[in-house]
Amino acid sequence: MNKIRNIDVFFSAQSFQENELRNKAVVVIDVLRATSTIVTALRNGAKAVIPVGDMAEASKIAQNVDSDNYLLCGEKDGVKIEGYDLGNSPLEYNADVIGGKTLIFNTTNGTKAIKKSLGSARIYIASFLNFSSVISALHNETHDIVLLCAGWKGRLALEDTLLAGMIIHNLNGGSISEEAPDGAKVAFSIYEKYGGNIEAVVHGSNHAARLKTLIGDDDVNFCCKIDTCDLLPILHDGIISISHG
Ligand code: 3SL
Repeated sequence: MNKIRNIDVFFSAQSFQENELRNKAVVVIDVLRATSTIVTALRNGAKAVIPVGDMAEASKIAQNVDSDNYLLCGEKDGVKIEGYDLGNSPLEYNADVIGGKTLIFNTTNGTKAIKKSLGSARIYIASFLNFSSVISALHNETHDIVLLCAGWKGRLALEDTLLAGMIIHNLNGGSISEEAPDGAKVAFSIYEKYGGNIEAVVHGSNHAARLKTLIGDDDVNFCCKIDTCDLLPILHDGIISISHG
């Protein structure tokens, strides 16, 4: 019998105060697309990812590093930022482009959620792509867990909530206690309702519709595959890299 874990879920980067994450293990989720892109970049050989909160922070870092070893990456409202090396499509992050490079990464919601977690005890980066690696780490986690969905500009994102519910379902052996926080109950219920049909539900989400208008279906198809990577990105001292522990 799995131990029932103390897990809460926050539904956007704007829906909490930083001090609520103190002493927590935070799992940042942005299925479309920031955390899926981070996982893919590290899988394809990026050395590390530096998440930033805005363009000014990204430019400041970029001006002080050797441009041979760093790439400036990210999007605003889904579109690659002018002057950046790469946007936020995981399909751009191929080994020949990003191998050995450190990525300065700036996105609309995902990197803001990561930055807002900096005062927590631990930060994991989760997506459907690395689901089982996240679950293995959380089984050994000693802190209370917060699943932090990046959402979209303060709103809930169905695809993030679905993955949060899938994590709770898996960690808690398919059940949830009466005492669980409301956020955990909501995410768990979403997974119970839609978990049998993840690809269709992600494709039907508001953010998938936004992306399809901009760039078509390919990124959404890519981001809703489960367990295509067995790696766990974690954040230490402001830098995301692969956990070897
Ligand atoms: O909000 C984010 O961080 C992005 O992942 C959004 S988008 O998929 O690039 O539009």
